[in-house]
Amino acid sequence: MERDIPHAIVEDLDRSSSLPCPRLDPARRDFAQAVLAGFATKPRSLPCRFFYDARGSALFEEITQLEEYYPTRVETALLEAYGAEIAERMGDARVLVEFGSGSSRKTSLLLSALAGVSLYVPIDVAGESLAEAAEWLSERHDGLAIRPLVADFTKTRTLPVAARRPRKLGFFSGSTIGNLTQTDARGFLANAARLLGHDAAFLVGVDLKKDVGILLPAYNDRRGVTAAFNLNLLERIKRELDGDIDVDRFAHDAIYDEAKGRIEMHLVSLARQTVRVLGRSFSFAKGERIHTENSHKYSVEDFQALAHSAGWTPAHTWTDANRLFSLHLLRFD
Ligand code: AVJ
Repeated sequence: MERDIPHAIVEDLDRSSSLPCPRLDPARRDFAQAVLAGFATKPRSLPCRFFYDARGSALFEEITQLEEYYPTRVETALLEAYGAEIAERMGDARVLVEFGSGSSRKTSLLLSALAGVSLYVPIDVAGESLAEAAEWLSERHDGLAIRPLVADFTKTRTLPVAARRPRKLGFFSGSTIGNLTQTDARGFLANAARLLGHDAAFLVGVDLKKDVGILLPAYNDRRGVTAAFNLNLLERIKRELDGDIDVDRFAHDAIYDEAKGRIEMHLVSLARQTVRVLGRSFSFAKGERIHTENSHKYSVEDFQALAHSAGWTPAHTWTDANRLFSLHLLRFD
């Protein structure tokens, strides 16, 4: 059967850049600017959105299948168990907008439960994985129109014309919202309300606060897949930004900051060393860290309060029996 998936709409990622390297294509330039800025500021940091090149996406896929990494498994089980109930509480949504096209498997579960949805709009910066996911879903959901939007979903201001009709349902899975600080998460939720419009519903997957004995291994797996995922940032700098980095002299570290309620991932320099990126040098002390990711954890009540402060009304929350993960249904009146 012929499938008609239009080319993704591409939002300009950054027009106003002060170019360190004017001849790089926009995506590489965005990466270059982030790395040069992140290495120039102390403490050093790199934005976690750059984890997901082809290699990083494959490693993340592997992470989701690890014994220690419960979020994907538990969230999928919640969608399987409560899909019908979620659909019932959601009402007659016609348009599904997914923030950060995550795992197509979860989206497919949701789409199967939501009979009335005829248009699916996944928003993600990774154009290629968007196209792949669109293909996979269109093969499984007959008659579903798909309008991918290549954009940074934390900043998207407008939806494709076809999506500008009620009722919209937002979907933000995998606890990706945990990457944002509370302040940024509130800003994101408020923007999503504006984007989805009145009468919208929003289904958000949120990882719960729990014993560090469970949390830490999820980010420090025995097989070292998470370590490879973290270190791939340095490999990516080598590949794409002409980096001269001895990746073996960095190590993965993940800690839980109890006060901030978040997992932090870092890359730790194992020696005093100098790395080069696009012709610039950066010296690292032994033990110096590059902060690469935050993964905030919430109690059910904390997240409901956060959503409320962004203009949403918490309608229902589903959790698993072990209270590892939560799915929140929010409404915007
Ligand atoms: C995709 C952002 C939800 O924070 O758990 C997995 C990313 N990092 N292992 C998470 C991740 C390390 C993941 N999110």
